[in-house]
Amino acid sequence: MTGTQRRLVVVSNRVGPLNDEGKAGGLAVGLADALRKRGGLWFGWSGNVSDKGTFSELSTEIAGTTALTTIDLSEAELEGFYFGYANRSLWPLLHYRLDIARFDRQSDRIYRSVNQRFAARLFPQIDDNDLIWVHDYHFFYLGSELRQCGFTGRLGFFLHIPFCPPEILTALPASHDLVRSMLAYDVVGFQTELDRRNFASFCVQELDGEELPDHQIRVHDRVVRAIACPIGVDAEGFADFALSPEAVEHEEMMRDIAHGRHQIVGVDRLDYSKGIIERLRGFEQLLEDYPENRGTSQFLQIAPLSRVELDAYAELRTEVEQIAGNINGRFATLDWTPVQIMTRGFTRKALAGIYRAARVCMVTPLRDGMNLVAKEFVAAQDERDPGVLVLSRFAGAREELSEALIVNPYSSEDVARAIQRALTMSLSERRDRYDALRHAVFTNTAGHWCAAFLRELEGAPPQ
Ligand code: GDG
Repeated sequence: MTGTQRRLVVVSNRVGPLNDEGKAGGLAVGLADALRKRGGLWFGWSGNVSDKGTFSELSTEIAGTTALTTIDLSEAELEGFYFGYANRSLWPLLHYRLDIARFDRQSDRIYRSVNQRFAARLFPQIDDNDLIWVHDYHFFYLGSELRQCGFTGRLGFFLHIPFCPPEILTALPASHDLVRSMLAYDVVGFQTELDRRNFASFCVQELDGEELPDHQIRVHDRVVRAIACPIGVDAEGFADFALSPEAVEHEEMMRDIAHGRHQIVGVDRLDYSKGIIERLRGFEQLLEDYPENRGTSQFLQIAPLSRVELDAYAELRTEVEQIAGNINGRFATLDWTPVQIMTRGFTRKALAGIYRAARVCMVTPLRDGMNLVAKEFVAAQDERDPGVLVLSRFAGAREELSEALIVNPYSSEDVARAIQRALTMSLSERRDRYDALRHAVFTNTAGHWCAAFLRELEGAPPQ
């Protein structure tokens, strides 16, 4: 972090927590770290719905330096902005799922009006010396709305999820408006080089823009800097979690219930982008193609429920449970259940212990911005006897974690082969791969990610 005293203002849909526990994962930890260091304001949705038409606003001092300010959504905003446009239109679309993306004018309108309302509410709280850092697909228009209000300071945006190619994005009726609004930011950050390129291609092909040196893109009179800035985890912190009494207790519990069998684990929000169905098919293929694993390996999928109000998620849950049931029905014996699905969540310390007990971790999304589970799994391992990471070629994490076993999640044969290879891998190969992965995870941490992005933003020429 450079030595300037600019205040950091973070905007994200959900705010906090600023401590290390809780469910939020590396994003909150990374941001909390930066906010603790330089002080600032964290602004977002309270998580509450209120139809009174008034703001309920809370502002708390944390560690003496950080204010958390949140506002409520109305019932109509929750439906149109959050469930509608953000999660029925943008989430599937940006994850390349045109087949399930739904578009309607009403939710587009509400999404923009929420962005406008947040900007109007934020504007009086900031000044042009602040660094404003907006996060994720809920707030594409927030930057242009702040400019409308008259803000001329530095504005950055980071997209946590993929940015799909223009051939897919143009299916969104207002795709030109959406990408044009991103030009109001000084710096736009993506998880990977691929995402950055897709954004640049959209600007060139659809908006008549041109690519300039140093990752700058000009569209008419606007120049924006587009960078790949992969997010990391608090690797040291997570490694410490893995040694905590709670982690050790969970690790031992996992080993007890395994009765010497190999544990294969997956940890994902129950989301169709995570490839849980394809992963189960891969495990079933393993039991078919390599029958020596029957009775000697078991698969635990931790899948906390997410966005249950949306049909696609309810259907996914039913399908996952059906497939797991079928595999168990087909292969289980009196003393062995091949697949266990749990929709309850665990604490981060418990998760660290579970990762440590696992011989294999399956991170096989069909498309993922980064995937922090892959990095947390690595951070939690015991270097003397590390587990093996099986990683989808479609996870952003693949760009940095190339020493994992890389698979095509759509091919159950490929997935089965990789699990078999992981289960039979020599200790020395496991250690070699782990060393390389560990280096990547401990080099680019959440703190580095934050500092790298803010350095770019701070260096941006003023508007
Ligand atoms: C988005 C992008 C990108 C999971 N189960 C439990 C639990 N988790 C934690 C994990 C991890 C976090 O949730 C999930 O992060 P991911 O990165 O895997 O996925 P998304 O939620 O989809 O996140 C993604 C990320 O943003 C950051 O930029 O990497 O690509 O989609 O930290 O450990 N945490 C607890 N209990 C659980 O049961 N406490």
